[in-house]
Amino acid sequence: TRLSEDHIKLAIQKDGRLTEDTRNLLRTVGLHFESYKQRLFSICRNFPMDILYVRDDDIAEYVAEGVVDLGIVGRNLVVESDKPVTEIMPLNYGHCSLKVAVPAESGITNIEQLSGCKVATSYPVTTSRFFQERNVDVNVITISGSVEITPALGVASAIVDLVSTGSSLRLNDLVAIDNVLDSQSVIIANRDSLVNDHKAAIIERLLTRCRGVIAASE
Ligand code: PRT
Ligand code: ZN
Repeated sequence: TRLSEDHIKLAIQKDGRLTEDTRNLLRTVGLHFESYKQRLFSICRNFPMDILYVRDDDIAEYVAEGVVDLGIVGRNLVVESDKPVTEIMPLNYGHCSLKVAVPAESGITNIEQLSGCKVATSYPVTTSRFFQERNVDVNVITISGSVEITPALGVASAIVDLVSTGSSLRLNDLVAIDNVLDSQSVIIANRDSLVNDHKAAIIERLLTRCRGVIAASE
């Protein structure tokens, strides 16, 4: 088996929080494909599309560069990547928010009070833009993981991190004081693919199938 020229390509997360819901969505819309952990890609047996399994951080880049035509990824990573891709459909799973949080005992209740402070995050692009737009001058510190422990370590006065249930904030005695971005899993498209007649027709067929399933999930 090899990837076909006249198929479109879709990149999805290989192994993470969005993987199971994404595979379930693709199966629910009627696509037949093999999938097991070691695979790098699958070919759909009944639809002209190949599926590539990658790190979620690379999906926006692959779509922007045209390595793939479509990607399914959290909006948080699309915004952070700042790549020229088009979000074509929200999928109603993977909901979370990027929030500004501070130690509960800090007494800080609004972002203006963070002027001149250090803010730790794995989302430096989105975070810098957020504080700039609000004219609050902060020092953004980029941390790749476990951002929520940085206030206790004295690394930063506040964090900007993804929150879904809020239990990670509570566990670390942090409280959210502002919302940067609401996110969910979305389909993104390469802009050239959307104006290629052959590819656009296949993409539209896929979207038509997804619309029904997503409407039913709401
Ligand atoms: O290996 P790869 O790079 O592909 O995956 P990853 O480890 O970078 O990402 P992964 O699988 O953890 O998350 C994929 C996507 O899921 C994210 O980009 C978001 O779009 C979405 N998502 C939804 C979340 C959460 N909810 C979430 N809660 N991503 C991360 N979290 C973190 C949160 O930051 C906190 O640390 O989960 C922890 C628990 O959250 P609470 O609020 O429920 O306690
Ligand atoms: Zn990742």
